[in-house]
Amino acid sequence: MDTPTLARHYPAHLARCQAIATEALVAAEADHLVISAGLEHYAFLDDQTYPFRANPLFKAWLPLNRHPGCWLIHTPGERPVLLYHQPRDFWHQPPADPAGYWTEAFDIRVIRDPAEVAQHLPGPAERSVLLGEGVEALVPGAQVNPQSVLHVLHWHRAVKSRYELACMRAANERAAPAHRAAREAFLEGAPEYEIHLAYLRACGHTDDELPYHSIVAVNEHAAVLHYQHREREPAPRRTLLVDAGADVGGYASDITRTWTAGDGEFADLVGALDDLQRGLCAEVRAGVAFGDLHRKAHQRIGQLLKETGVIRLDGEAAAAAGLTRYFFPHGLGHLLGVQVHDVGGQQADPQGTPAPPPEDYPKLRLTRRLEQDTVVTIEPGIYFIDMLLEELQASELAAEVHWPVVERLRPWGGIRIEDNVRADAGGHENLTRAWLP
Ligand SMILES: [Mn+2]
Repeated sequence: MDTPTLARHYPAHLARCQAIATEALVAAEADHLVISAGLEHYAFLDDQTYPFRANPLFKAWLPLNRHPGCWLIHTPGERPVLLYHQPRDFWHQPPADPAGYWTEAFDIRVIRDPAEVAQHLPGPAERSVLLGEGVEALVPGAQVNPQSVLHVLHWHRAVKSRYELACMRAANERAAPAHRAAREAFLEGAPEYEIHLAYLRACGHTDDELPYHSIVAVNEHAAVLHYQHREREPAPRRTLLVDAGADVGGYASDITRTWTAGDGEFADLVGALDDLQRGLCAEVRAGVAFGDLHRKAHQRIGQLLKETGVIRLDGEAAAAAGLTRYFFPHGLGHLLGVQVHDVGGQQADPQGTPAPPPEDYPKLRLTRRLEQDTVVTIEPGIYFIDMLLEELQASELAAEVHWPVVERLRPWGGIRIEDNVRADAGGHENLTRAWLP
């Protein structure tokens, strides 16, 4: 990670967080915003906690995502307060003293228990907004997670500061060698479990530090959109689909590559979808309605399926008839940031007016028009999913499909190619291809 770059851009990022927080307080008619870093969760009847996931509203401010029990307090016009949780706990390693480029911007106060937040409120609880999970009892009388505040914060998350963009470029840089290592392990005959370990080793993450549960899918498993297992037994090598990212400063990359062992019809289809995906990335720019790009993706995937001999209809007709949805059942992409599926994609404005997905594409997570420095994923796919193919076979569209071709391609599972792309007024920046061509 290029720390001087992050240090240089951090003050402007923090100023933007403060401006947005002030706008949110106006919406809630309150004076203080109090954001929990998150609390540990214990498993039922157990003394073991679940892996900690920081409150995204907290880690959007500063790079602390392994710090349960901390708090941020924002009061317009004042230096932000960080309540830094350092429990006196000899059973665990308490967090080290705060250090780094961000520390000088905060009034940092050490607390031993998250409940101490009540003693640090700058004003009456009734004038405070609390953001977090399971925090109601800690500040009685405060507004907790009011929608008016969440709408404002979620809306602005789509547009990234220079600091955030630096984190996201670095998160792509970190994941790229891991994708290459996964491919090498696959080509050497490793099973999914070993491929996953190769990925972790190459990016230096533990499982818990990944921004999301990696998808490591060999052969038919590539047809399971969110395949969650790791097969221990080696399989004959056909396809590897890896959907996995890395974390820098709490920001995620979200990258998918599909590799094949050897040439042939399916490898050609992978290459053609890769070209198609690059074409879609090239159309990302400020002002584009993401829903329009999603529709284009369906038409082009339809045309590719026709050229491959899978279907009889032309691209536009296949998309209009709903035929492409059987092969590409998810959205073209989503917002990306401190959460891998970042929030606010179906909002029309900071007030929270809903912008629901179109009726024919209910899975589309992002319906907004892209702005300068919005970061999205572009992830078209083509899959041979047993359940959907059964439905297709029973539908009136069955006659538009060349079933012998489907049967031939089915053992390869599916393809997804996913990059992280920034919208710009004059074009786009591909954060992923810079490191992983
Ligand atoms: Mn994605």
